[in-house]
Amino acid sequence: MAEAISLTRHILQQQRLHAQATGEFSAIMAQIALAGKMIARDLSHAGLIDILGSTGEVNVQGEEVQKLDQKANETFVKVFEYSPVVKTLISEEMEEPVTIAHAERTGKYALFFDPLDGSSNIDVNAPLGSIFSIHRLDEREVSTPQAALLKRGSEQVAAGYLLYGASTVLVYTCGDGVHQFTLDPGIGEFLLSATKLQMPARGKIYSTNEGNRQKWLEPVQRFVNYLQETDAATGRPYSSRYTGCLVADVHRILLKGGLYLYPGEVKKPEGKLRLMYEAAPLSFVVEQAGGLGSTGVERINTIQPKAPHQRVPLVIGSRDDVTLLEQFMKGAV
Ligand code: AFP
Repeated sequence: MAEAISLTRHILQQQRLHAQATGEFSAIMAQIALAGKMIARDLSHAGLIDILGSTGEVNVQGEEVQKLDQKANETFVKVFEYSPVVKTLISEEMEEPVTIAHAERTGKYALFFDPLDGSSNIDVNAPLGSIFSIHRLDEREVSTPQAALLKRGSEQVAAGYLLYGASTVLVYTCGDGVHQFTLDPGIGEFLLSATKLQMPARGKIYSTNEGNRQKWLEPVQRFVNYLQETDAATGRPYSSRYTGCLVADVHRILLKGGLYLYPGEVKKPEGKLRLMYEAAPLSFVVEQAGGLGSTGVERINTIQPKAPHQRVPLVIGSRDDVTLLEQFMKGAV
């Protein structure tokens, strides 16, 4: 059995290899791992305590807030409330950014996160995730953190996700490859389970909500029809897999290849998913593994954000598959 390498040890090793990976970054990752363990614990016995169902409230996205959405958000805020390193928290569940009082003068980082992705899966024990994106505030921005909130995905210091499935995994990149850790509940540690992940240039799986087909733009409808045609030479038809949890679908694609698409619609061209704490961090991870994150027209991580909760269409996965969708969108196919 391979030597057990904990997340902490892995990050310390990374620090020695990369001068820019400071001890502060290690502290942030340790807190994210702690939040992940706490959320995994809450999910593991959600059916036994009164934590399922809706709070009856609606979030900034106009979506009904589940009790576990709120608890997961509170968990992230709690593990960072005494952090001297993270100055600003931006969450899908909080309309306004939260400034960490203890980091008022010392904080150099902003943390963007979706505390619980896949909320429709909560009551049916299906996969869920948390997504995080870390931006560094430069001196100028420390005094005006609002300006730092609108940075391009290409400026992320690190990004990744937690997937609460049959096992709990933490996947992250800080620009030097994609690394996966699996939680060993027996010792409460995330142990390295894969490093420098690379995805196939093409896959055989596509992931989308086919129930929205009638609302898609015509090139997207043609593209999915193309994937469903039979052609052995191009490995078609692709198989369809869709869990209702972006993290779970992207994780499958990261390991097996293929693509996930939540495109814009005729009446909602901006799509459903959020740029800063869903599309951008997952695109950073996927591109570090050789894939591509796109709106179908442009790379996700070149977009200049206009607002922290901005939505974008998302097509993400194997480079050749995403590029082919972009060709359909251009009318080249
Ligand atoms: P919820 O967290 O509101 O369930 O949304 C999950 C999500 O953002 C993403 O995880 C899924 O892939 C997608 O939305 C599911 O959306 P549809 O239910 O419209 O297919």
